[in-house]
Order: sequence, then C-alpha cells, then structure tokens
Amino acid sequence: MLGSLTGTWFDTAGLGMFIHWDHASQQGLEISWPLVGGGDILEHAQDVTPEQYHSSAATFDPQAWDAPALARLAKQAGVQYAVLTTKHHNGFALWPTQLDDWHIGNTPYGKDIVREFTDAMRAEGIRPCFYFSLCDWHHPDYPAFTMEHRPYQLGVSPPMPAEEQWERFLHVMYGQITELLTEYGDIGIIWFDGGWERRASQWRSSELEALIRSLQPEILINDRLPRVGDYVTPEQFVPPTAPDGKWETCLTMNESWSYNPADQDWKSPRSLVHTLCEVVGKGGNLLLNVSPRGDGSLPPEQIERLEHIGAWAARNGESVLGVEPGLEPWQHYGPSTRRGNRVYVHLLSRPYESVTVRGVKVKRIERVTEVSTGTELTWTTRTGIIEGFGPDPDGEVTIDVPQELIDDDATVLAIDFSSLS
Ligand code: JFZ
Repeated sequence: MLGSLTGTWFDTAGLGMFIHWDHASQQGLEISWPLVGGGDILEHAQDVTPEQYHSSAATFDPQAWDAPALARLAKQAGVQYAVLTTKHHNGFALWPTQLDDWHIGNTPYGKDIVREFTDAMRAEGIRPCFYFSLCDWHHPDYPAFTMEHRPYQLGVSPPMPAEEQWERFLHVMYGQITELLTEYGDIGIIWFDGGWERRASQWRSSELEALIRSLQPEILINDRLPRVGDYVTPEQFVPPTAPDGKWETCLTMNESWSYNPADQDWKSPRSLVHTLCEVVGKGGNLLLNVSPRGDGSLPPEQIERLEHIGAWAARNGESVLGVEPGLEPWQHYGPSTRRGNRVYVHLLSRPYESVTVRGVKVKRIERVTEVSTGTELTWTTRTGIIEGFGPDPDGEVTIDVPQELIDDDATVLAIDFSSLS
C-alpha cells in the first residue's frame, strides 16, 4: 500500500467519469500519442507529425460543449467524481494558464473549460478532479518532442535539457499545478500521468507533494508521480485479486482515450455494468472514460452506454454506490458488496433456479430480496449436522431466483442479517 490516508469519500465512490479531450479531437486523433508516432501501446493511435497534431489548437471552438449536460448525464449514470484532462502529454491546457501561452484562452473558443467543468460537476454533486500530465511534449523547455526524437521509446528517459531549461520548465509546471489547485475550489484528486519520463528526484516529487498538500489538504494523489501516491491505478484491467489499499481501474468504452472514429471496438453496455460490479466488489472504483468530439458533444455510442448504466443503476445502484466489498471470493460465484448488515450478491451469470452463498451465519438471516423490484425471495439453509445444533452456525443459504426476476444486465440479491460483526 502506497498511501496512508484512511476513510475518505473515495473508498465508497464506486463510479467515476474520466474525460479525455483536447483540440486534436477535431482531427479524430487519439490524445497525444500520435505526435510521437503512435507508440506500440495504443492500438488505434495514429501517426502524425507534431506540427500536424498541434495545428488544430488554432481552430478549437467546441460550440456543442455543454458541461451541465455532461454533468447531468454523469449524475444519472451514478457517477460520484469526474476527472478531466486539464493538460495531457501534448501540453495544451484547457484553462487559461498564465505561465504559458499554449492554452484554451488563445483559441477561438476562449472560455475556461476547466472552470465550466468544475462548476457543472459541483452543481450535480459530483466531485471535480484533475488529470495532469507531468511530461509535456510541447513545451520548449521540457523540451518539446520533435521528429528528431523518433522513434519514441517507452521506458527510456529522454535526454534532460540544460539545467536552467529544466528549472524554467519546473517553474511552469509547479505554477500550473498551483493555478489548478487555488483557482477552482476543492478538488477531489490530482491524477498525475506521464511521470515515467523522469525520475522522482527530477520532478522533485517530495517538494511537489508538499506543495499540493499545502494547497489542498484533503486531495488524493494517484500513484503516477514517482514515489508518491494515495492509491494505485490499474489501467484497462481489473486486477484478479484486490490490490492492497485504495485503487481504481480506469477503462475506455472502446480502445481509445479520446475521440477516435477509426476505433469502433466498443465494449457492450452489459459488460460495463459487469465490470462496475467486479471492481466495486473488490473494493475499487471504476473510472469510466468518455471522449468528447472536437465540437464538444459526446459520441452517441458513449451516451448510450452511460444511459444504459444509469438505467441499471436506477434499479440496482444501491448495491455499488456507497458500499464496501462484501464476501470472500469462495463464498459466492461472483462479486458482492455490503452496506451495514445487508450483503448484495451480483449475479453475472443466469442462475438455473437458485443461488447458493456459503460460509455465512445462517441463523442471522432475516430476509432476502431481489433489489430492483424489492421482491422477497424464498430460501433455505444448510449446515453441518453437528454444527447445526450450535447457537450461531456457519452454513450456506440457497436462494430461489425466479426466471422472471432475471435482470438483462446483472441481477442483484440483498441478504439482510440481524448483525454481521
Ligand atoms: C496513460 C496515457 O498515456 C494515456 O493517454 C491515458 O491518459 C491513460 C489514462 O494514461 O496511459 C499509459 C501510459 C503509459 C503506458 C501505458 C499507458 N506505458 O508506459 O505503457
């Protein structure tokens, strides 16, 4: 476990929304990676020159960007926090930073997207959070990535600029982080990325952490600033067993982070519901990504998926939002969660006729219900013959699940116990 923070809102948040967006969405390019040649890590990342990539900042004018509408869509899906790419590896800032001229204020749009985002999310009760890339492939003092630097080599630190250049870059970077953490109210998470290009000593990680905590004592810092981190961030993957401490899986709906019409490899809405159940059952959060188009609107495939999750959450959301992990994996063939004396079991396969949950205090079971309809279900219990004479035996409960109550996405059963301690 990296961090030592305990008991924060993050522990039971369940669902977050990631937003990857910049001016190059006008070109339908995956975010940042095309300018270094695509890279082998992202299947659908194109290969364009840095000049081509950066060129669309000049025409960025997302008139269909409607932050309040996005916040409402997020809210109905059950989203508790939202993370916006304030600045990705390509270096373009979605707020009018005073430390550099490469920002939204110098585009035809002109307005502060970070402000629109934080205001809109807060209005829906969603915690605004900031993604911030440490590496900056545009800033001359980083220095900027050019064709001469190709091929991009993952895991190889690019050459350091002269000392005074690096000092200037750190001044800009620390200044930008200070702007983000002083001008926009309370921020839930600062979600760093791109730290692999330099060492902790070069980022001055401890100094940066101290600055962040002085500006925002309650903020969470993810694990991608080398040697810092309150929680771990498995990417595009659900760990087979729960990581130690706080964690969050970030996941795209297709295989791209930003709007990329060449990528039609969509995950099914049902599989997204299943992933949400799996992640929350292991004590993590699902940070599900969306990718606005160049005009700011969301692609219909993404709206459809958020609405689908929202419809499921309207029926069953109490089992994934504001809950703790439930049973041990051997107790039930699927995810489970818990709130107080109520255990939720998620059925990610269709039961033939019944579902059995093992290793529970069977005499303390008061009631079993199907969550979306509130229908009370019948059940029987079994214990070892000798144990059954004891006052409080462990045993198994077999719950009858009528076919007509099977949910198209994931059926949820609630088992109420008189006590669970
Ligand atoms: C990083 C970003 O590069 C990506 O664009 C996106 O923002 C994601 C959430 O985070 O993803 C990475 C970064 C580095 C590696 C893989 C994915 N890597 O080193 O293999």
